[in-house]
Amino acid sequence: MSRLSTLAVVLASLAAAGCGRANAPRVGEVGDAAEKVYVAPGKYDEFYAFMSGGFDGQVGVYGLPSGRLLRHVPVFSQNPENGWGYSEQTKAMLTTSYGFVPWDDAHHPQLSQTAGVPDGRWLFINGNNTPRIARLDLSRFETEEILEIPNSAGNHSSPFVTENNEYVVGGTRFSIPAPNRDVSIEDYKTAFDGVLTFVRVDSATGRMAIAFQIRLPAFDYDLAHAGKGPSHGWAFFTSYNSEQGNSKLEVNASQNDKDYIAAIDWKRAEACLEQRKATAVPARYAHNRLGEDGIARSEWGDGVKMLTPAACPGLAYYLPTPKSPHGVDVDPTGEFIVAGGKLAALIPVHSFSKMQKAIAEKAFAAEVKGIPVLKYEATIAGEVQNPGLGPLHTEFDGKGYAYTSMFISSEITKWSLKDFKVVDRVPTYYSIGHLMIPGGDSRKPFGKYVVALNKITKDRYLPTGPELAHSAQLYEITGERMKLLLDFPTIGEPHYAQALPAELIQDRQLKMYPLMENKDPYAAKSEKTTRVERKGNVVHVVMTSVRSHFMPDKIEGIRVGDSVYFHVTNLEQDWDVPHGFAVLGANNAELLMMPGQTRTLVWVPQRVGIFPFYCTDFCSALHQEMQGYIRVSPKGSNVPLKWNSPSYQAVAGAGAGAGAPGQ
Ligand code: RUQ
Ligand code: CUA
Repeated sequence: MSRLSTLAVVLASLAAAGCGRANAPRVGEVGDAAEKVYVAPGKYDEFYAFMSGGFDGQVGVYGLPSGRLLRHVPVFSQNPENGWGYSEQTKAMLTTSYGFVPWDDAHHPQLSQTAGVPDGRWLFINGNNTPRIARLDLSRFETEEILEIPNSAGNHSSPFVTENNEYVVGGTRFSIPAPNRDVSIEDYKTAFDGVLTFVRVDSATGRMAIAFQIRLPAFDYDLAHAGKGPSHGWAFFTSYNSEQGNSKLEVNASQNDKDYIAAIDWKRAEACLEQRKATAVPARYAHNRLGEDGIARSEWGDGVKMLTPAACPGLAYYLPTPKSPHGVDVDPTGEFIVAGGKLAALIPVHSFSKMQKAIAEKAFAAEVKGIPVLKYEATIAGEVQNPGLGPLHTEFDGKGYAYTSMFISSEITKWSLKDFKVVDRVPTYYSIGHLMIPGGDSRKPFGKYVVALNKITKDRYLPTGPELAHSAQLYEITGERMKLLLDFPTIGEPHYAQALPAELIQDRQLKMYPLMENKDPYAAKSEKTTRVERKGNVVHVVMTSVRSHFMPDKIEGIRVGDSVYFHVTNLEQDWDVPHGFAVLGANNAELLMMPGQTRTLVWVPQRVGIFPFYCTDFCSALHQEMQGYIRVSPKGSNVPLKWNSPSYQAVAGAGAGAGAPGQ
């Protein structure tokens, strides 16, 4: 069969897998499913699951086993619900060298690790489209830092962590010239680069910094995972398009029987850096961080240290891997490197110890731009035969089994790491992408469940027009056979997910920001310090919110075209009492202020009139009373600036004001 017709068969079977297959639930196996996923009212779930939102750019936090959505944490996309990326304090989080980029495509959440096990401190996630890596603080469920990745386009093979977060990695899916410049696309093979990035993580603060980059041949670097145990010190990146096609990749990048896994010895990289083998490449990139005052600021990087395999022998090796590999996953012992092959009908498993031996013995089949290509037979530990079609990703249960998602045949295949024999297969509904076992890519998986993250749901839920819910499915994996327990829809398109036992983070949650430690320059820590100040056509309204009023709640003397900054401090010092703030006609979003926090909204009134503002978060029995008015007068008007304060009364006359501030 020609390659094209093989492809056609594969794609036809994909269509067949979509709907109407005869995969009835296993009789007798689902009877107790309800009991197993039922989390009684008032009870907590056992696991937190962090799912990427895919093209919604955010992170969804779910409880397992219930599948209940607990939070939607904004990361790369503006979120009007709480003003993320709209408020003055958070706008800078979305700064890039391309300007303000209020959206991204987030694929892979990665929990920080200590000794190769999720530790519950941070969650990293990649932005694909405008290459970035974000770090969330799991004591606040808030994005604290976003680092742009230069010399990259499509930061897909990211942000996989090493055993102690020495590094989070990135790899460019789309090769581009590095540094980027005006060249012909026809010069792909000579002018384009496939750049990998290693980002240092400060172990105390989590703060990220680009340590170095590696210039590799222009392939598409798709996924990654770091080594562990004996393979700690290495990172593995899959690549496809070793054909180096620059158009019609569907066909042109499916020619070679094998593409590569790039095995990177990052300790060797560190040695080469020390020996000054890296070259300085100019690169402008943004590094955004929420400061201690809760305000995001951008710093600018102006260059990177670039290593090349030719200048640093031993840095990189290629492991030939069948059929456009996608996922690459390292088992808990660190010995096995499992690849997915989107168009493959087997699962190749490389051995780390064999790879070491092959390197020592120079069992090279070829060399690509100074990178030795190891012989397939020299590194392969085995192939899992007949696992289904289209293996993508593998997770592990820590009990000697691997679970691989099969996109084309729409199933999860469980196989043994002892003999690479398939022991169980279970259908997914439908077209599974990633799958996730709590801690399933770590040294000590927590096990218990595998979650399928599915691309297509067709007949699984009530239909909702042309766009249907994406979906997760929860399977129990404590017995010999996998049992489907639950379907639950998800926000966005969950690509990857990670989960950990709730007890690792639930008791470390911040309940409020201490008001007295609020360092925002426009914080008002009591109603006495509230004020309205004009500087030219900029007006600062320094205000407070507390159940159930704003201070001030009436303001006059604002003019059309003014830039009005509402700095609203939430005076509450009580858990779970945010206040909201919204103004009629604001071309912006609302603000949501957590207890003790200040948030700032800019409003430029375009017309005269009376503009109400109000609290959006139902905070008390008198929430509906939590409102105020602003009078907007024409440009150049001489209506004096006044608000409810003694000055307001002096100007407006007795009886017109609300009286002196209450505190
Ligand atoms: S992936 S297409 Cu993680 Cu399989 Cu993004
Ligand atoms: Cu404050 Cu509603």
